[in-house]
Amino acid sequence: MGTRLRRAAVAIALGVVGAFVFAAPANADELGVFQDANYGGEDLLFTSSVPWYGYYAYPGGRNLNDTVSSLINASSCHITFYTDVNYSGVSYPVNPWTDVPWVGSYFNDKFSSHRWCY
Ligand SMILES: [Ca+2]
Repeated sequence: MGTRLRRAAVAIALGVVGAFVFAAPANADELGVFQDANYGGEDLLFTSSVPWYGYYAYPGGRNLNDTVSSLINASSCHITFYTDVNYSGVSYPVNPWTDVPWVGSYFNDKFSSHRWCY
């Protein structure tokens, strides 16, 4: 009986840990931007607004500005992208929880800023 109870306790504990682990990404509210279409090339993750992509570089060193071709909005917010610095130029709004495998020929390699929950 003691062993059975211990097993039950372990199962419950694992269940709690599992729920926490699986809940974390849903609450993370992350944006992934990718160099290439279909989430290819290098990527960067953000959790808030970025007024100027020129301040960021991919892990390989390439500057982020004017490179984004696909994105994943894994957040509960609308995120609006802009072709110019400080949320100016032409805007490209993306709904919450939306994957965009290709931003389209007009916006490809043009994003320079994005505003969170906007
Ligand atoms: Ca690109």
